[in-house]
Amino acid sequence: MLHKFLRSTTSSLSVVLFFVLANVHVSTAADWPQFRGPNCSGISQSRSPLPERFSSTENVAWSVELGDGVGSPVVAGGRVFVTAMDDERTFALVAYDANSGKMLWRRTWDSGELPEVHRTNSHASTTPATDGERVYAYFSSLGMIAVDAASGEDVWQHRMPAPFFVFKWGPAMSPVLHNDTLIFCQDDDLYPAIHAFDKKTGKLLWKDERYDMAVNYSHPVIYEHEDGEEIVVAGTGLLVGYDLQTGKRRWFAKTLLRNIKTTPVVLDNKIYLSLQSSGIANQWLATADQAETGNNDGKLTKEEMQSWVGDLPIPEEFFRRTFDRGDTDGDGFLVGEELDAAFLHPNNFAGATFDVDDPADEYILAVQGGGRGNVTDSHVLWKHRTKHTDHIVSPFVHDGRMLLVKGGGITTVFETDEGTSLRRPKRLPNTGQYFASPIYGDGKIYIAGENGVVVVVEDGPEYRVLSKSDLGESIISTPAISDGRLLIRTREKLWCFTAPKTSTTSSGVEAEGQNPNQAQNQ
Ligand SMILES: [Ca+2]
Ligand SMILES: [Ca+2]
Repeated sequence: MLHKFLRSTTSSLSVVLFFVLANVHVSTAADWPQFRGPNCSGISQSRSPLPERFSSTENVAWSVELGDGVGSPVVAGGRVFVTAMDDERTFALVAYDANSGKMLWRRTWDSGELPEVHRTNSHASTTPATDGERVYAYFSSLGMIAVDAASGEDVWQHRMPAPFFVFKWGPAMSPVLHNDTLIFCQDDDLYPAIHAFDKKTGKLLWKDERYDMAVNYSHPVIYEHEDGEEIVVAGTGLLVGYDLQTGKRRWFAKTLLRNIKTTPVVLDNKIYLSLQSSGIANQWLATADQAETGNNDGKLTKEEMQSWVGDLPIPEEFFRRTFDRGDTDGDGFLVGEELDAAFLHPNNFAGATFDVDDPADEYILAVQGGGRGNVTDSHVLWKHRTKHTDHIVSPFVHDGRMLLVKGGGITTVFETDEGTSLRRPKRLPNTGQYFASPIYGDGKIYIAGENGVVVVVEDGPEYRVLSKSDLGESIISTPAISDGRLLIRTREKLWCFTAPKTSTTSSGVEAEGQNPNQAQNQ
């Protein structure tokens, strides 16, 4: 079985070896420990067959009512963990038996008063991380919480200042694990920072304040090389490589855009990104001054900003770091270049200036890690402007190809050596919006649309469409794969789907009714 699985390309072999090594201390190969699985790659190592079709009545192993949420499920040691809102001010973290869907424990916490967030988001936006021993979850007003995976009992809590998002996008970041370190990066409008905790005790090992960042939603990924391990984070203007041990910025590539909401993928010692940003310095002018609450005079005041934001008081600290920095003549108005100075950090002038008409931009790129200092000229392997990235959906990289999915269901494919396009854009049989990133297992790629339709495509150069399944409820969160289970969190429910049972011979090879795609990975 293993021989056949490894028969394919060198890159597949590297992927397998990388994850085997990476998971020695974390969990078993079949687990899905965090947002988008092992190293946020979307790639499951489980070789069990996965369902090609599924619906509310087809191939359902179990399903449960959860309550509102957009965080993904995670799986370790036969347990599934997921977050939800019990009501408007109660956070919940729930554990289920992966086999039966039986609830094992349920923890709830009073959230206190929560600010308004964008309707696509939820206050239960976090994906837990788990090593099978403990479950780690971030909630905006509580900070980081660790509980026992078997019992749900408290292990530790690290309080953090509640984040502030002036555009009401709301928190959506999740912790990730690497060996004994729990890593959490959140670039909000007030306290942008990356934290590293000792996962056993909750002790803060280090923290890097990221005041040179605007708001980003990109998860940290691990890059391993001869000289050690790095945490790589995509953010405003900069891709940064952090020393895992010290939290020092070892290198940066000044090559990204203003607001980064996709997560990089590390494969074969390279870091692949796709990103799109429309961010500009004068976004405030375009909204607050020109909104119904503004006076449309081409100047921005603090009062207009507050009126536009509404009931949520803008913290004085936010004004101090932005408006006051930009208002160089101190007249209480931001005009022209003052807007750039207010909403772009002086050391990281990323994105278009106030006078650009069309500030949107998008790229795919590949970067080599392991550098020192400014590696913009030395380590960016290739970078191409495209018209086909999404601002939220992360790239799917596997077998030397990068697959992009964007709103409208448009897919594009690039080879990963030079970033050359391999074919013209094609439309999936599901138009509409996409928030979830593609995930992979058993030769299939699962692409979940916001409208609840999941398209399954074959992981081959043609990306042949295998099926289209409709769950009938909004899907924002990236699904999960573990040991033959496909777990999909819709807005209110958690579904677990499995492949139809097939008879097996004594050698373990599937007999009747076998799916050729499944057989490839036996
Ligand atoms: Ca005005
Ligand atoms: Ca001024």
